[in-house]
Amino acid sequence: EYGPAPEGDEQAVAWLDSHGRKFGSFIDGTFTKPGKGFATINPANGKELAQITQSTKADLDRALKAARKATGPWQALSGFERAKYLYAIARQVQKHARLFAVLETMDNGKPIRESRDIDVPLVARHFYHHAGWAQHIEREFPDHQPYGVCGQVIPWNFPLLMMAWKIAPALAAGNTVVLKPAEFTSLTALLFAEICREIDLPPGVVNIVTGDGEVGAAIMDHPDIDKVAFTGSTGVGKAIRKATAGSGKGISLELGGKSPFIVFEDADIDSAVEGLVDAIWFNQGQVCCAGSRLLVQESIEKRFIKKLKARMAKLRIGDPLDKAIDIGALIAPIQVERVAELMKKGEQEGAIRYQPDGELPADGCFMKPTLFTNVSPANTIASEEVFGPVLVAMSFRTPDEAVSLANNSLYGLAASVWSENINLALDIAPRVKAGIVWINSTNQFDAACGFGGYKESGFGREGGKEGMAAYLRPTWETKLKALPASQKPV
Ligand code: TXE
Repeated sequence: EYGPAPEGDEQAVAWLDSHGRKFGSFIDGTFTKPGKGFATINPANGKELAQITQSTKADLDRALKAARKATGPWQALSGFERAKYLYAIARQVQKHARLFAVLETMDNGKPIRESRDIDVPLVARHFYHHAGWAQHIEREFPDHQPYGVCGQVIPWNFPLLMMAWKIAPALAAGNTVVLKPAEFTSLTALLFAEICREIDLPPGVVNIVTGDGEVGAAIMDHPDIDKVAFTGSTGVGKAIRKATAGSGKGISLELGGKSPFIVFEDADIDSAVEGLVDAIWFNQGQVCCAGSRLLVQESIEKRFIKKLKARMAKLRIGDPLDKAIDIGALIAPIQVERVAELMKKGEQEGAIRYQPDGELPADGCFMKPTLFTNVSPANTIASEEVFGPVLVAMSFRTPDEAVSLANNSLYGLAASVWSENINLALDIAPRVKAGIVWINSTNQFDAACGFGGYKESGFGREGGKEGMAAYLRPTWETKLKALPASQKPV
């Protein structure tokens, strides 16, 4: 169904053409006239897909005004009524699944197998799940209320899915949103905006403002926002936390990671190798919870690395629209440079690089799957998030050593433990400081399960009950605010 189509795909091209390949923002239920902006590029061939508008301060003010105006009627609906909209969105995402998947792959460079089988189905699932929450909200959270207007900024690695993670719980809880997609990947957010119109979502409930980090910073700083949510780099996350400190805004941050992938000597080695391929080369390694640090027990290290290298040599790199491809393109030349720079540093610090033979496609942001051995935990390549197809391997002798190596990180987003001894695995899992620990598996995501980090990986959870709670505040906070100063607790 999704055969090779290097120049794109008829349906996706027709959709881009129907907009004249120029997009404005989506504010108060309509698309604004496209303004000055920047090109969005297909990273697999370097070709321009469309022009995206850099939103102005006036655009943002208008979006926030629309979102504010919409809060009253949106919150006046019962949870059951809001659920109907969320179900309608989910169904519409499924109806347009093919277009969403192809467009996502063209704009982001990820293999179509991933956008088709993982990203888009998870997006639909997220809206279905949160439609369920909307129906139970009054019963499950009787002493809570929505924040009001949420400002949300998302990254480019899972453009649609991160948007769903932000918008679905916010809407279910009764908030309205102003969301900015990443500048590299605005297209599927704009297609999503069309869906909001198709299902007659009240204007102002969802606003999509396009632009770069400047627009992102303006959203986070804007005084007329009640809660901010951000997924992206740790540096920007820290800046947002500082900028919003003392503002009274609610805040959720989902930031970087350097997740350990721990393989014990009694693991099913073939399964662990397959798991590792998924952990680190899924989405070219541009995944916040990527299993980028292999910790393998010394007794099996040689055998494991040999099998891993053999498997790496079989990974197919190329046109992401080809459904037989395992590894697509990185997001942009700048990301290729960042990753290459870190690899160079790795070699300078004494690590040994392995990459399978073979030519990369001539155009586009392609990189080979890469493994570094002879790595020490203090090396840059072992401690910094690479956000590319790069794995570092280290070994351990005892379970205690595995735990201390795993926790030797500023991050704590995810971890994966491989052992056929379930007692050992269950002993290790809670000792690893990570928001999620997978046993004999990896990259298991579900809307019902809270996702988020320890330490510099951020705070707050997305998904599950905790994720819903993050878009609500206890009513006593409001009552407290309304008290005259003399009655406020000191
Ligand atoms: O991220 P940015 P970049 C990491 C990863 C990658 C590095 C750089 O290591 O190599 O970050 O990527 C918006 N205020 N991750 O530069 O800048 C920006 O427009 C508010 C990991 O692309 O954080 C985009 O929408 N917003 C991460 C979003 O933030 C700002 C995913 C993310 O971009 C802003 C992405 C500002 N001051 C990158 N500056 C993960 N862990 O999932 C930029 N933005």
